Amino acid sequence: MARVVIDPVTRIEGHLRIEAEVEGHQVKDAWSSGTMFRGIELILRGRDPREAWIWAQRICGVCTTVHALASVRSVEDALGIEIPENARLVRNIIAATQNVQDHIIHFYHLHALDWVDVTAAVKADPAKTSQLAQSISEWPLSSTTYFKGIQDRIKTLVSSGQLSLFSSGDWGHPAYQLPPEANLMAVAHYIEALDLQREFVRIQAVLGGKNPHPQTYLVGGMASTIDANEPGATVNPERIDLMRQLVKNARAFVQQVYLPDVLAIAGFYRDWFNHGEGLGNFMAYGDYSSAGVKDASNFFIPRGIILGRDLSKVHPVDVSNVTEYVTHSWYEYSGGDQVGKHPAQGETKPKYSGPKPPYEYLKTDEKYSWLKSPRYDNKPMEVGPLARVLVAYASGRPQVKQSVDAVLQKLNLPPTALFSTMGRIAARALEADIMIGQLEGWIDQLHHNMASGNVRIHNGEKWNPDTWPKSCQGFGFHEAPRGSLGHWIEIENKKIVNYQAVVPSTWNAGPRDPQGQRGAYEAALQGTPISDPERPLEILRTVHSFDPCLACAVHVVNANGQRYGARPSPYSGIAFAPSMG
Ligand code: NFE
Ligand code: MG
Repeated sequence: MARVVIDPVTRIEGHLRIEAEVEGHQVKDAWSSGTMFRGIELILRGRDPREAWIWAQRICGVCTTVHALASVRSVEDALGIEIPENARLVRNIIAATQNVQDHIIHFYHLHALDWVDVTAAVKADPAKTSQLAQSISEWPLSSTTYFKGIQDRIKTLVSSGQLSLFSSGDWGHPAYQLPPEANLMAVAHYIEALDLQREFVRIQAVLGGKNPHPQTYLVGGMASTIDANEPGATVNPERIDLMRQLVKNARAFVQQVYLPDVLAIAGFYRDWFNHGEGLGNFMAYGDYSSAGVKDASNFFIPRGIILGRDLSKVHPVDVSNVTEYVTHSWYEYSGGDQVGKHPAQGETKPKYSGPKPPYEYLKTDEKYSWLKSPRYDNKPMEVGPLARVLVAYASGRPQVKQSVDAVLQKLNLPPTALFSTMGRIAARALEADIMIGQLEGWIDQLHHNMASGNVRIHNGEKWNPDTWPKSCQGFGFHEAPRGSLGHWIEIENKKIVNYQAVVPSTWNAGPRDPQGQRGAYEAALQGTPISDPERPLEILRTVHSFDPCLACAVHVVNANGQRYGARPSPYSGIAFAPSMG
C-alpha cells in the first residue's frame, strides 16, 4: 500500500491537500484536508449587521458575490424584511451570471486539462479538427485555417520549452485518451473561453459596479438605480440592451461550444461515468425565487434531498437538521469535540494539533483539516450542480428532465450514470445552459418594470437600528456555483454576536465525522483507478469534478502569516491558484 500526497492541489481556489492510499492501481481510501486557517466569521463579530455582506463577500474571489447575497439574506431573515421585486430580479441576474461564468471557467480553465493533453494538439491535422468541430456544432470558428493558427501558437510554445500557463502538466500521461484533433479543438475553446467569460461578467459591472465583488448590495434590497430616462442610472434602456447582448453571446457559446465539448469529451471518457460516485446523498437548498425566499415552492432551482441514490423520492430540507462536527478538524468546541453543533450555536475556536512542518503525512486518524464536517441529520451530503440537477430531475421539473434525458440518450446511458465524476461535469454544463435561458427572462422583467415606472428597489423600513428587536437570529442561503451555501447570524444590541458560514466546499471537501463517515471528496475517491502512482492524474479528475474552493470552505491567514501543513508539492498540476480569497 502506497500513500500518495497531492499538496497543493492546483487549478482550484484555496489550499487543499489530498492523501490517498493506493493499492493495485486503485485508491483504497482517501483524506481531504484544508491546509490554511481563515477567520472571516471572527472578523464579523461586533460589527453592524448592515455591513456584514461587505466583509463576508471577501470570503472568496472565485464564487465572488455569493457570500454578499447569503449575508444580506441572513440579516433580512433576522429582521423580517421583504425586498422589492426589482431587488430580487437584480440579485437573480447577478447570481445567475456568476453561476454561468463560474461553470465556464471551471470546465475550460480549471478542469479541461485533466482530460485534454495540450502537447498532443501539435500532432493534430487541422483539416480533420475542422471536420470534427463542424460535426458536433454550428459554432463559426471552425475552419482549417483557424485551427492551424491555434496549433501554430501551441507549437511555438512547446518548441520554446516554456509552456507558460500550460507548464508542469502531466502531458503524455497514459490516462489521456482524446485523439489529437479533439485536443486541438479543446485548446482552441480554452482560449476562446478566456475572452468570453471576461466579456459576459460585465453584467456584474453593470448591475454591481464591479467584478469581482459587486458593490450594490444593501440589506433590504439593492443600491442599483432604475430609470428609463437617466443615462447615469444602473438600469436604463442602453444597459438593458448591453446585458441582453452579453447574455446572447454567452448563450451561443454555452450551446455551441461548452455543451458539445462536454458531450464530446464524455464520449471519449465513458469509463468516467463509472468512477467517482461518492456519497449518493445530495442536497440543494434551492434558489432563484419568483416571489420571495420564504416559500421554496416558487424557486427556479428546487429545494430537496436525495438519499442513497434513490431518484424516486425527494425529501424535504429542514435547515434545523444541519450540524457541524470538529472531531477531525483543527478546532475545539465547548462541550467536547464529538458533538455536532447547529450553525446558529456554532463556534470558531481554532486549535492546530497537526504535525509541525516539514512533515510527511497528516495524522489522519486524529484531526487533519481546517474544514469542519457539516452533516444533515447526521448524514454527509454532496452539494453542487449535480445535486441540483438530480433534485430537479427527481422533482419532475420538465426542462431539467428534458435536458438530462437528451444527454443520457445521446450517450446511451442510464440516469444512474450521473452518480459519477463525468456526471458532475455534465450536470454543470446542463445547469449553465438552463440558467442562461432563465437570465433572459429576468432581464425582460426588469425591462418591463422600468418601462412601466415600477422602479422601487430598496425597502428601508428597518434601516434604522432603533426599530430592531434587542436580539434576533437569521438564516441566509444561496445556491452558489459549488452548491448550497448557508449564513447564520445572531444580532444583539444592534451588533453581530455570532456569524457562521457553512459553505458548499465545506460540505464536499470536509473530513470524516465522529462516526467515521467520509466527506464527499473522500467517498468519491474510493476505487479511483491509478495508472501511475507517481502521477495520480485520476485523483485530480475526481477532485476537480467538484470544482473545489477551499478559500470559501475555511472562511485571513493568521497574524504571523504562518501556513500550516503546506510544503513543497511532491505532485502538482498546473499552477493556477489565484489567491483572491
Ligand atoms: Ni469560493 Fe463558493 C461557491 C461558496 S465554496 S467558491 O460556489 O460559497 O464552495
Ligand atoms: Mg464556517
